[in-house]
Amino acid sequence: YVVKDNEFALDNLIAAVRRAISNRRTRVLVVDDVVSARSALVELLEAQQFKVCQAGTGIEALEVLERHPDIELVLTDHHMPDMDGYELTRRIRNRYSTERIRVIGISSSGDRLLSASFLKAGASDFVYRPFVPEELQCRISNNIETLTQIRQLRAAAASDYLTGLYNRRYFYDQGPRIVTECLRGARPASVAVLDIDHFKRLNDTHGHEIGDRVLKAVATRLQNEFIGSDNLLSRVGGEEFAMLFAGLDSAATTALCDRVREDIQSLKIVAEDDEDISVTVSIGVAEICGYETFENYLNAADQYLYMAKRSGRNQVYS
Ligand code: GH3
Ligand code: MG
Ligand code: MG
Ligand code: MG
Repeated sequence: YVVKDNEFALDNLIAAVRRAISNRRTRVLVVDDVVSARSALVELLEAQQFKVCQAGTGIEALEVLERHPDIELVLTDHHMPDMDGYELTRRIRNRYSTERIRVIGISSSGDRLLSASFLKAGASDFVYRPFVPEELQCRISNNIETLTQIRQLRAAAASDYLTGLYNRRYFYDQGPRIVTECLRGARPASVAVLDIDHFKRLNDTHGHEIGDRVLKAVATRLQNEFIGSDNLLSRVGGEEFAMLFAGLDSAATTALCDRVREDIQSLKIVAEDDEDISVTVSIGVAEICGYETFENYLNAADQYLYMAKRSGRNQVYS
């Protein structure tokens, strides 16, 4: 029995350490008009290593949320003078999605319908006062874990497994939005499509694993080259990469892509037997002028890519 008890204590310790690590950067907002109730909650949260903000009214809470965009969780009382907990929750929901900010309602009211109403207003959870601290802590951890999982899923859904670049879905999702922003600001924008030359031959000669290594090396090089420029870089297919350059016209994009082409040509990728492999790429560039759909501009860049291939590869066409 004693051993079991110790194990339990150890489990608790591990859980506490995990919590401390995962809570390290979580900022929580506590909203309550009663100072003593608020302070008790703040103290409890600070003991859990949270960064804590507080507000005495709903209006103040909304201001604090604007000042601290890193707040991920709001604990709010229901009965407050200027705005009640439902209304505050509703207003938070109008501005911030459930994957940005979680809301937990807290109230000492005897009204058993309160929790349902809070959830309907957009809260993710509810606790009646007086609460057992462990229960509140568990609800908080669950909510934060959900946020973390959503973030991990979103990142996984947007990224290419092999290279870590954005994937096709993300590129086609975000591209039109970025283009619209450019057009609104009268900034130029261009798209480029890059395809590795004779990649099938490379695979056939050296094997798929080496092919993958080449893909990763090219992706890394692209990433390094385009750091700092305002772009969206993605692997859209097997050995094809698509790029969107915000703020660059066709000439600037072509010059940039040509430098990248040369740079990739000089890459030495180590294969088996210490034999170095080099690859070349062909690139098509099209400038966006606002009359066509995003896909149409990519098709245009694809046409230029096709011309680059037909003219002997290892070149940029625009
Ligand atoms: P071109 O110069 O005309 O582009 O010739 P290519 O051989 O590069 O073109 P093709 O489209 O015929 O071949 C693309 C090859 O890319 C075929 C496919 O086996 C390979 N490939 C696609 N995805 C992957 C991948 O994830 N890993 C590896 N190693 N190869 C891949
Ligand atoms: Mg109150
Ligand atoms: Mg291809
Ligand atoms: Mg190819």
